[in-house]
Amino acid sequence: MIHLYTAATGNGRRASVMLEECGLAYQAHKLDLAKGEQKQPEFIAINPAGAIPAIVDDAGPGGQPTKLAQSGAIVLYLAEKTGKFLPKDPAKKAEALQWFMQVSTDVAPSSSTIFYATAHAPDKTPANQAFFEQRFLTMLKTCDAKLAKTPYLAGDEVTVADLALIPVYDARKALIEKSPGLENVKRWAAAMLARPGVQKGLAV
Ligand SMILES: N[C@@H](CCC(=O)N[C@@H](CS)C(=O)NCC(=O)O)C(=O)O
Repeated sequence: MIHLYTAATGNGRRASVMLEECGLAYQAHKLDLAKGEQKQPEFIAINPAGAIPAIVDDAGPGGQPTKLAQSGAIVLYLAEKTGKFLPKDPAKKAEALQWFMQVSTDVAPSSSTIFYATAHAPDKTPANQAFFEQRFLTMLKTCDAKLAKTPYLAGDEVTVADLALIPVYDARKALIEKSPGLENVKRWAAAMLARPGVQKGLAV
């Protein structure tokens, strides 16, 4: 059994979407971030960074229990565990990893900055918020240009890159839908959101 420690956020849903798409049995443990449950000693013992998502895989490598945090690391771990969503062909695998990193280290963090600019930053001026929204949309345009050429980010098949991006899309749907362009991202999202595993993972 895999235990998923999560909350209703883009990073949390990246892990639950991957678990669902891989067809793995798991138990979701929801943490109340507003109450600081992610900073309690029981959870710090699982992820010293005190942030969701994290998993404990009772049947990890060597049959040993394995703790893992960071949504990107969880996605890659599950891809390797199941042999799904990471191509075996080295060139295709490299392309999938490039787009996985594009999404995980560029697009997703720029989405997070919108949250900080609107919820936590001392300066919540509309100009500041618009700056971070624009920055996110610019990052997404790189994905849009790639999706103009291939159905999915790394080619003809769904890979870890697509599964890492769909929770970000879902969280920023309203902004993306009212923004001109991004037609390829919107077409891609419709296909991704039609997948039962994505739907179940986003509902966690
Ligand atoms: N890079 C990490 C980010 C994890 C993260 O920031 N988690 C947020 C929720 S999306 C969290 O737990 N925030 C509460 C806190 O840091 O106290 C990942 O991808 O997993």
